[in-house]
Amino acid sequence: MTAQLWCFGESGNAYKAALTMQLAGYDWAPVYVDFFAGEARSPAFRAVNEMGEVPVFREGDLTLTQSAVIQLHIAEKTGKFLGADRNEALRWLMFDNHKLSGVAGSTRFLMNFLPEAKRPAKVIAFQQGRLKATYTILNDHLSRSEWVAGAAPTIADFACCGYLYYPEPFGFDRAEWPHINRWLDAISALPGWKHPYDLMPGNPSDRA
Ligand SMILES: N[C@@H](CCC(=O)N[C@@H](CS)C(=O)NCC(=O)O)C(=O)O
Repeated sequence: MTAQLWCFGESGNAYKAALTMQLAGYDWAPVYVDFFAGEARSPAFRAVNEMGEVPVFREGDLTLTQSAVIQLHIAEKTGKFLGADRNEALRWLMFDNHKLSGVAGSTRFLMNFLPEAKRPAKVIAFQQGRLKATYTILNDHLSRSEWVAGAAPTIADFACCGYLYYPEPFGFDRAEWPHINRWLDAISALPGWKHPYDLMPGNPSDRA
């Protein structure tokens, strides 16, 4: 049975789930959510996910939301990408959701997808300060470890990289973070890897 993933290309949170399935060789297909037309706030979408968020995973009568839950489900079901220490992978998933993707996603939104006149410069500066501290932690960690949670790629890698391949500026420059840069190259060299805009439907150019 082909699993469905409600997603759109600009969503780094959806990318984490899509990339996990893609690299695990999971049978899945995207269901496009027109986020920029407000679909995530529609009653029809709220019936799918009361939280009004993408991604949503559905397979038969199983529906899961929250990228980390979907990633964990795929890892446990396929036996791939959980790593030797489940708690270590979960520790970095939580860190990512709170300090990395949770902040990078909204910063990128404010800087790129909000009309220019509405972009709150002080909020953006505050968020970028928080992100810099987070990139420092990740970069230092990756100076000591090849992958985020141990000696092999895990769902923790596919979570932490969620926003870091996007071209839209949000204050992240790979050249400033050599260990993150090395690690992003290693993830994109994994067999089957795809960029978010090649893995999921929807691209800023659709609205140009
Ligand atoms: N912690 C959630 C975050 C999901 C999330 O914020 N998704 C965004 C798209 S990237 C969304 O659908 N937002 C809808 C909204 O805030 O109205 C996860 O990891 O799945």
